[in-house]
Amino acid sequence: MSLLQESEASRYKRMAAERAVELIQSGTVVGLGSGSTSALVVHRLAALLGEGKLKDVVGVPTSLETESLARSLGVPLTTLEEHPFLALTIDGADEVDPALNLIKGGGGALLREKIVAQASQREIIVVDESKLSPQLGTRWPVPVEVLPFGWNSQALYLEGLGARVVRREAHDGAPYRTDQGNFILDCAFGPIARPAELAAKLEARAGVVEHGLFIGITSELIIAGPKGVEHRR
Ligand code: ABF
Repeated sequence: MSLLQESEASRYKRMAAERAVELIQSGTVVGLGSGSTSALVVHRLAALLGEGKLKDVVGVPTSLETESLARSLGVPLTTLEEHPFLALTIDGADEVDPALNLIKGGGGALLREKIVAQASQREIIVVDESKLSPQLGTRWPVPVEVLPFGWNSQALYLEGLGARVVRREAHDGAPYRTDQGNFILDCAFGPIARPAELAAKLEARAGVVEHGLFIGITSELIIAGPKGVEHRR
């Protein structure tokens, strides 16, 4: 395959993203997720706004990266402070189970993604079918955002819960920092039998700012694969 050709996975991501953008109505405020699939959503939204097929749509970005992409494409932005309730957010995911529970945060934006998701009436997740999983934790570690203060204590706590813990690094080998300046501990638990119980244990620990288990938050899933696009509600 030529380097110029779109890979299968990218094509599926684009198909899912384009279907999701059809759900955006003119005159609405929409949450804009992070990651490569969400970036395709922002591109598509920008194109429709440019062509006049959508009007007066304003986005709330879930990361500095999405903010910068949206600005560069001329998508008008606002904040959650200005619009604390959103009708719709479109975001990606790393792993999706049959109950539409998710692991998110591979891109490091899990805290803002969860804040925006919980402020949204509809959280629409867009994925290619490689993200589907029989049980969370099968194919992806759970990212846990922790305060740098005492982060090692949180790593020990997470190991005590059964995880193999790796502090995420940036490309230069320095600790990766989230948009809030915190660290990410990637926690490989293996398949997680009771994700809601694990989420409660993570939330019980001071120093844990947020985690990438999104339980009961997704309202709709748009999946693309070789058979086309499926919209699950
Ligand atoms: C964000 O981007 C996530 O929470 C997830 O970590 C990631 C998915 O990325 P991609 O769409 O690039 O696969 O949505």
